[in-house]
Amino acid sequence: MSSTTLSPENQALLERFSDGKVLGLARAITVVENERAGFQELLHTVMARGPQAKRVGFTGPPGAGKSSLVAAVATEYRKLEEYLGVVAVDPTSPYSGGALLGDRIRMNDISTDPGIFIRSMATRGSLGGLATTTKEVVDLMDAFGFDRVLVETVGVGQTELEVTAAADTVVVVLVPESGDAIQAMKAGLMEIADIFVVNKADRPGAPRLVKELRQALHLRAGSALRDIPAHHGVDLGRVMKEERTTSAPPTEAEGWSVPVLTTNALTNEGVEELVDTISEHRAWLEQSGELEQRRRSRAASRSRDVVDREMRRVAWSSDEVRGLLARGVDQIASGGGTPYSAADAILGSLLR
Ligand SMILES: Nc1nc2c(ncn2[C@@H]2O[C@H](COP(=O)(O)OP(=O)(O)OP(=O)(O)O)[C@@H](O)[C@H]2O)c(=O)[nH]1
Ligand SMILES: [Mg+2]
Repeated sequence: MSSTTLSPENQALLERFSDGKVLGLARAITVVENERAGFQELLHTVMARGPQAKRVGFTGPPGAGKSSLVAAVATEYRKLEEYLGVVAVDPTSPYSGGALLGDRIRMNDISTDPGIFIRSMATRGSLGGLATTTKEVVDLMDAFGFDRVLVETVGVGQTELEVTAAADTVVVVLVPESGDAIQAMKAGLMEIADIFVVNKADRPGAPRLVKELRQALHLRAGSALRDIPAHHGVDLGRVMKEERTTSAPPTEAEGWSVPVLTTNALTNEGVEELVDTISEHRAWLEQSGELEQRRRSRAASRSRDVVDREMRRVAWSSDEVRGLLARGVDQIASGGGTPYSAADAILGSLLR
């Protein structure tokens, strides 16, 4: 693949994109979102330079204040004259293309700033994780030349866990209403959080959640198992052992201990500290080699995504495969055949 395979139309688009024209970026996103002809070559061309932007993901339950916090953080970065891209993923929204964030209170404050480009998109019902298209849009934003790309994903099942497939630093936003630390552990949030934020610090219950999260993180780091009191009748230490699903070493052994911060996204309390902590995490990522590691695993997962999508496309666009499927269905209907015998015939043909 090379840029010479680009259509004249995409070549023109690429020029505008490379000149830093926001309209070029917007068009490129449309081409990618709609999987228009040549979208993969376009992505290949712009991504060839490798990732450059600092990517920060914000995830957490619905209504935790992620958008408000992203807007507050973005405002801080604008003070530092960073050029920003924002991608907000809404798994329930039937819309895509920016209609949604316009309704949001704080996002309004920043959406008229030419130093910020905001894109809101639906995940198209892929509840298994972030849609490949979403990751591609984040890659486009990175390639466009933003200093930083902020990604907001709503925590619904696997979607929040997959934010790691798009971001270098993951900020998990919780609120007192979203439940206790045990729920956060069960949801796998301990595994993905680089920074915990308890937002809506003005609400009752915030200090307790902070305390619980700190204790749980402490346990995760493998220390002080003894002096943690049982919580809700459950032994946190045991829960941790049962719930830990990855073989990743404890975070503190990796040299980064996950901080728990509090914010009020409406008054900006704690937002400067959050921005500072994100910088500290960035410095650690770069010094420890972890950034390279994360980029490598992201490269692997993105490559797998593309293969999966292409395999599916190749399979179901083949006349032979469609014929075999029709025959398989006939055999199932007339008895004796099963979806497995049908699939066997199809795979046999594809892998031949
Ligand atoms: N009291 C209080 N309210 C907040 C705070 N942060 C956000 N809110 C309010 O919480 C509501 C949800 O905020 P959003 O920023 O839209 O939350 P979100 O997590 O992006 O929501 P979804 O994207 O729909 O999941 C809004 O009414 C905000 O004004 C806070 O720190 N304190
Ligand atoms: Mg939001």
